[in-house]
Amino acid sequence: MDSGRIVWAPHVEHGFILGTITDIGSTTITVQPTAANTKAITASYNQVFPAELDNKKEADDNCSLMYLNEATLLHNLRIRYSKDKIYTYVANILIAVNPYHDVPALYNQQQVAKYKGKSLGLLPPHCYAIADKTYRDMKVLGLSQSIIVSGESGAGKTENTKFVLRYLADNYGSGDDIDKRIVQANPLLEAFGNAKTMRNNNSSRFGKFVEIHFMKVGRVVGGFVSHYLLEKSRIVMQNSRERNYHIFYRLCCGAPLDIRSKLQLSSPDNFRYLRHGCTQYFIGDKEAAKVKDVLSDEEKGGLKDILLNDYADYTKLVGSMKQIGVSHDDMLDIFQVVAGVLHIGNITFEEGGDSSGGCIVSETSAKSIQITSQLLGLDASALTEALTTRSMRSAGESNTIKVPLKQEQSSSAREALAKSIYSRLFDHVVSRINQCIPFQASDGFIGILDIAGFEYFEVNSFEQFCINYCNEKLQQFFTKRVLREEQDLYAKEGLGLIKPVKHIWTLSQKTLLSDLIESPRTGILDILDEENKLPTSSDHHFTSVIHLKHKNHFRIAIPRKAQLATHRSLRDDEGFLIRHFAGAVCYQTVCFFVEKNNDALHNSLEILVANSKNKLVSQIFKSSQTHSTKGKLNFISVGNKFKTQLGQLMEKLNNTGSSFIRCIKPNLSMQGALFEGGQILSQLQCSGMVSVLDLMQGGFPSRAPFNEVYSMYKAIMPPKLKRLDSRLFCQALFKAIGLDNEDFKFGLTKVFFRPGKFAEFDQLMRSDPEHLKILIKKVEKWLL
Ligand code: AD9
Ligand code: MG
Repeated sequence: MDSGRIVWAPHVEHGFILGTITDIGSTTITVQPTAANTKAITASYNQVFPAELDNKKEADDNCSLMYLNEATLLHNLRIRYSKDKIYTYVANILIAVNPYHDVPALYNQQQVAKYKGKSLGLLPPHCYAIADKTYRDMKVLGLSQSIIVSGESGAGKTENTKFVLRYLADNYGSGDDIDKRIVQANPLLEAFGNAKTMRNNNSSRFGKFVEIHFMKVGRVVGGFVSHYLLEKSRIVMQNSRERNYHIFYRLCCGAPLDIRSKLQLSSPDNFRYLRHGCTQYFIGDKEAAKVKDVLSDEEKGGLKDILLNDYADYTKLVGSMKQIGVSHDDMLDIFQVVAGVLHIGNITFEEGGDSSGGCIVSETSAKSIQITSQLLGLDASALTEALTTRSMRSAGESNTIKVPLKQEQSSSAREALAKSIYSRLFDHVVSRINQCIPFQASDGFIGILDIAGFEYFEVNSFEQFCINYCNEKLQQFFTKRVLREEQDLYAKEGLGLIKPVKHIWTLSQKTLLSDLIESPRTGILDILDEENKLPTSSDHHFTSVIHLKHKNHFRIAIPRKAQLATHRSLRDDEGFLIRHFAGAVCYQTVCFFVEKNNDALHNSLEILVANSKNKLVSQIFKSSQTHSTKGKLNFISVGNKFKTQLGQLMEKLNNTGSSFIRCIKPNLSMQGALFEGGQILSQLQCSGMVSVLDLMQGGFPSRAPFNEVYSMYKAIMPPKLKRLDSRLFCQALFKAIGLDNEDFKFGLTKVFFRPGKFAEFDQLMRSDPEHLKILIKKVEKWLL
């Protein structure tokens, strides 16, 4: 780093800007940006990075650049993005930047066919290439594979997941119905589990791991979907610019009249669970035009007709359900429960007026009680009673007494009922899908994980805690697979130790997970369960126990204003702060943390629905096991169920080969062609990509097994050369073409290339026969 050198200097908005070093201090460097009228930037050494000599140069594989650092990666992505090249490799990891507009040339049938059977790197970077690699790895290694798709909300995880699934079904399907069913399961999952949010018009509010199973011959035989953590609060409440789950609007706006009247559905405005959210919904094209007129420009910018055309989407949904084999009657049964949930929301309560302090169902919602009961197979008076009273059994007595509920208690019982029914219905939809894609035997699978990335908002509660816990696990897995295995490979190949990597969180991540979150009794999950089981649980008490048990742990703290500028200062018993791998997050426990950990309903409601005359309703409640805790509430732990599910998922990931697709959201306004460098950089840092570059810069990012090189040339080798073993052949080849000894290193089974030597590597591996013949001639000449 000398004066006059062209470098990247840090910049809040763009991430980095290009400039020339003008001064070098003892701890800082001063850079004069190349752009006119821009003030000089002084930054510490570790924030200024060398730039490539040609700053217009871009690379399919970022590792072929000379300087591997966060600034050159960001710049490479920026240039490529401007040309609609949304995919870029960093070695075997694929980065996908959301284009926010259709790029048909990327995903047409010719492309699907083109990538079939091609090694990674032969064609431009693509999620198809990753899909094909996993398929070939599965066959060649006889090992199931996983593709981990990650990124923040709106980054493109679900879209890439769908492209990968469709690619595998199209290229390696059995040619019968099962391929289509696996692909068509998605619209159904999305109808029930996706919603419009401020960040994404089609945001998945649940995580999923979709397995596509194959027989030895390499053909699809079936599939299996596991799902995680459906966001339940959305069913009863949404932010004013967000919506409830798509299915509600599709039924209200898109279902034919006979179904709508049977289910007593009308405009979304008539339902409390839909009315408070964003009112963008479309009832056919004419109305769509009308709704568009009332939207602000900002909303129009992000609006995708195709995503919010509830009218057309209903028809598509019905088509998908039919295609995957859900009968018309089963479909109507499901819709009936959805409608029941909407009508529950319209039941309201008012003060009872007598001395008991209890409440009654408002006169205006008497009809809603009737409709709900009819749709859900309940007795209207039993439903009324279950919502307005609670059964209690006092100590030593066998009789239960009915305690009247206050207005807000009844309202919260109503919300709990709606959430419980809908989330169990979602479980049912997923298992219904699984019934439609069954398989008797399988020789291996490719699993695709599409789960929300690390998140933090102004207020973070139990949902964020669970999702960030999951991301800690996945990040730990990524670190292990990518970083540690890379170092292990160098050791195994005898290349010796390389420069240790900065920011490896593996060790401290392990303590965060094992000490703080998962450990029996003292981990946050168990402390939380204990709190739920107390006769009088409270968020405050729960929080105090956490601070008491983890007083001196370096990854947890009491949130103080100074630590998080955006948060108000919390009292010690109102929250806790966790230092995650991607940053510190303050969890506000007073946002119903303890209550959200319980999946069970009050006893009387539970009994009511489990005995429903509606078969589907009673079925979805029969399968849940509740653990009654003394006198008070039933309790099913959400946190520990998630921990178990995550454990199973990690086991699957550990037992499969893995590939990673890191999705990047280019801007916050859901717009095409807008590359906001600053926030893209922080996504790259959070996803561990920067650590990967660090490792690669000190190591050998491009490599090829001797065998692979040898077999490429074998067919055209004269007999004399065939006598050489693959290692010797490679050595001869490298000498013959005059590669510099500094640029590569021979391991035991592979040859490794330094960063920036991709071109040299590439010329050896180009499968153009004429080119290979020329190289062989050189080897022969050199050997003489
Ligand atoms: V969330 O965590 O579920 O809120 P995702 O899944 O990461 O999020 P999603 O795949 O839903 O994001 O992408 C958001 C939107 O970006 C899509 O609805 C598309 O409109 C857009 N998108 C994403 N990827 C592509 C693409 N490869 N081509 C075109 C895309 N549009
Ligand atoms: Mg998604």
